[in-house]
Amino acid sequence: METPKEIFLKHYKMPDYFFDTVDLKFSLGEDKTIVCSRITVLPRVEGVSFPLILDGQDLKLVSIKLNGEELKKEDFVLDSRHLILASPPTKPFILEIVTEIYPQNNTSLEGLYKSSGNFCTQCEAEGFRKITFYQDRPDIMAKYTCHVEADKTLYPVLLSNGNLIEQGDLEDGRHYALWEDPFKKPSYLFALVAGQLISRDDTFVTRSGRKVSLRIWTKAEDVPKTAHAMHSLMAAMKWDEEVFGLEYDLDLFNIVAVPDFNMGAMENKSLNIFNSKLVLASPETATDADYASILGVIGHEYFHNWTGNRVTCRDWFQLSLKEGLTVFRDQEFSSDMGSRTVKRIADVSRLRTYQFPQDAGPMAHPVRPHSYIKMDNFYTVTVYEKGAEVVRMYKTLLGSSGFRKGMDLYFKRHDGQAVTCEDFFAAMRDANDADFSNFLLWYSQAGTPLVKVTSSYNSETNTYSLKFSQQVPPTPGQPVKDPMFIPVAIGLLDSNGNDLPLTSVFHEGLLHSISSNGHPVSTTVLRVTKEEEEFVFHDIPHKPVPSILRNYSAPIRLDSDLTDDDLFFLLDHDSDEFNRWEAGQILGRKLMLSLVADYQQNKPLVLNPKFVNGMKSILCDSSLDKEFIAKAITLPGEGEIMDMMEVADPDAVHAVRCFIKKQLASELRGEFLTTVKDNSSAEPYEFNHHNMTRRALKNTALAYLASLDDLELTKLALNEYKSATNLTEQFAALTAIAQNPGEARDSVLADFYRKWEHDYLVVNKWLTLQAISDIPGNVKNVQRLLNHPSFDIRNPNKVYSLIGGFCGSPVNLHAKDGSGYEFLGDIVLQLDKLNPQVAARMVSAFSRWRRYDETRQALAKVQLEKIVAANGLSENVYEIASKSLA
Ligand code: 0A1
Ligand code: ZN
Repeated sequence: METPKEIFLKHYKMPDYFFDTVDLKFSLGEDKTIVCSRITVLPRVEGVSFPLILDGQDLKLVSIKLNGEELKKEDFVLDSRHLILASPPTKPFILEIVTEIYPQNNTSLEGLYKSSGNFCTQCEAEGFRKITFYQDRPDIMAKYTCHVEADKTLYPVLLSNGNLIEQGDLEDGRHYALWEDPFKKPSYLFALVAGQLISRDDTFVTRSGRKVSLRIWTKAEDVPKTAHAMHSLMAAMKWDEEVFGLEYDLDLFNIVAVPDFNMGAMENKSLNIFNSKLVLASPETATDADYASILGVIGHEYFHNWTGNRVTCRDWFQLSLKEGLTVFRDQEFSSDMGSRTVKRIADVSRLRTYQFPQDAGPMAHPVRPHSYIKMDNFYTVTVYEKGAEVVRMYKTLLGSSGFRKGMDLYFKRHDGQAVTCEDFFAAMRDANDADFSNFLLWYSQAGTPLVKVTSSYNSETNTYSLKFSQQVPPTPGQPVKDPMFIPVAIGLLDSNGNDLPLTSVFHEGLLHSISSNGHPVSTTVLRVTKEEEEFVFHDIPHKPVPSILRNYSAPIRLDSDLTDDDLFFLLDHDSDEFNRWEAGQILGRKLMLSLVADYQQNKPLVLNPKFVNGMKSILCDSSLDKEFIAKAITLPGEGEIMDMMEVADPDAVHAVRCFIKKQLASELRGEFLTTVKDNSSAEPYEFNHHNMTRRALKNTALAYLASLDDLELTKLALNEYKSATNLTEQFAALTAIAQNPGEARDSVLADFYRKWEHDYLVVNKWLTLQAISDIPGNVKNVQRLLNHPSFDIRNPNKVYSLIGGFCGSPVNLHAKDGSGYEFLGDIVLQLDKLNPQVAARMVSAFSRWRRYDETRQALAKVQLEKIVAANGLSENVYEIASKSLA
């Protein structure tokens, strides 16, 4: 294989030609599809000729005409990736290209492909080039029309972007539809769908009175499962008007659910295409977590209409400009629809579980990467989730109204443009006349900053000092870093646990007032910008307990000198609920690490009674939100603990987490039983806060109890399984029982499959549950499931469930005999032939192989080397595997 080419941000060049209008014509057929495109091309500088380079992949060129005249072979160059016109006219001209494509053979699921017999497209990031020759880059924004024709019986519904302006019948049982999108857009937002689909319809009236038809399309039998998605869409439309003043801009908004999709969903202009798992829900077939994801992702794709579509990215390096911002917006939306604290906890947990390891590994990259081989590999937790944290920091620094001003200016300046992260930064800064010093480093420096805080109280001067030091670890290509601009939200608690009034802080030789409108505040945001820095609070009458980084005000690792007593105190009293949870997590992490050390030295494991009491008081505090309790009594994940170790030891961490879980279950057995009893309910399922929090707490308690593997408790879980009226409770009971190998597990798993074998989304959960199991030697079971009738390696959801699920079980993936690695290595190569994007996601599970002991390292390395050496390897997998080995 030729070594794949790396593309660099610093090499960005404006295009030499713009495209003004694009008229597409698709003739969809069973063995081939013919695509005609007619483009009005405008040279950027008239009178000067540059080559026009069009991207194209897996296309058969049928003909090419320039201003109506067919081009001859010598007028252009065609290679496997491009069509190049060496010296096109220096005035506006018309280019007409006809290509042939084969969607039915397209297993990569990018470009035009078939899913369950229907045609659909996925063009982000670089899929449009698999449809026709084009300058497939986001700074080429054009107005599109799309004429689709197909057999009327097989494909009664024909959809594309914008407005339907004409439709009719053709000869031979065919029909057509003509769509026109009045907004300029980049090619990655183009979409087409054709097939047998039925819609759920509703109407939304925007605040300026526009009547928008909303349609959610699925297979006929799934229409009843789209009610929640429709509800979510309408809620999102209303929320964006209320919070950001943003209205929808067309008369039609379509969502199509397809079962074969690489990602979650796609924001194509007015024709969002969704992975069906993020649309379809009913109480019996979807859990509360699914309902919440649907709400969030429907919101996310809808919000892209402004942040992504109306204002888009100049180039793919700027991806976080639309993704970080839109994730931030969907997080805020979900917070407003449910519990803000619980949502924040879930988002921060996700960041820690997935983004921190990425930031500390071979694939570490800044929120705005400097280079890539395959853009698909950069739809990452760093670009999305860390990117959202960067947007959140603007809001933390500017406050709600300052942030809104910045957003308004961003749209005023850039509507209809393809822009950069600096443009967003400049809008925030200019709208507020703000001083952001070196804030832009968040876009260019990778790695999670480590911030250390030490505190001291001076009873003579009534001052309280916090000394900060920060360090950004080296990452690939970035050995040395500059100090970052870190907003640290702080509160100080008095001995009763109340917030102390904060009036002034001394910093760099000046005493700054931090009162607001003459009133002291309970939380202030310190701007930490140097490697070492001190802030001294004045008028502090006695030694406080500090609550640092409230609401997780910056995506950093924090290391403070808080004692265990301080942490228990914060767990009990902090007015910042996020930091209450955080105090429990810090205690949990410390405890787990010290028990891991004991385990490794063969010492007996003993659980600190203070920890048990802390958990007990949270569990029994009826003033707390039940979902918050569920989160607060859940121990930090195994990955998080492994990340804190010199050499990650999956067996020790797993053993310790199981030990604590069982110990808590046994010592708090009575409390957990009461929790299950008090939170059981036979009322019909509703996705509302009250019911959801009840279920969350009950299910967490049940999982603790079932870990004890005793007959009475297994019976209790079985009873919950049988009596459940909804999947949230039924699946939680199944999961609780499945923790322990044996007869009960086997029979309830078999029963569940019999019940749900007709519903592939439910069956996927059943696959995951088995794949993720910590039962020793589980790789064999996963290998068996590869041949189960419910599995299909071509369907990404099934791969994510079974193979992705297996990668989520540290003890089995990292089994000391190398069986997990070998299994994954083989499957990656098999997958790569079909779908490189999905294969690349799976190979990522190897990326932190150097964190483990030498035996494991050697075994993982063999697999990575085997992958890199394979014939015909995709660029997607090559990039991840080779960077992992580097
Ligand atoms: N832009 C979509 C997600 C998406 C990204 C890449 C894809 O193919 C490589 C597909 C979808 C979103 O953020 O929702
Ligand atoms: Zn997005």
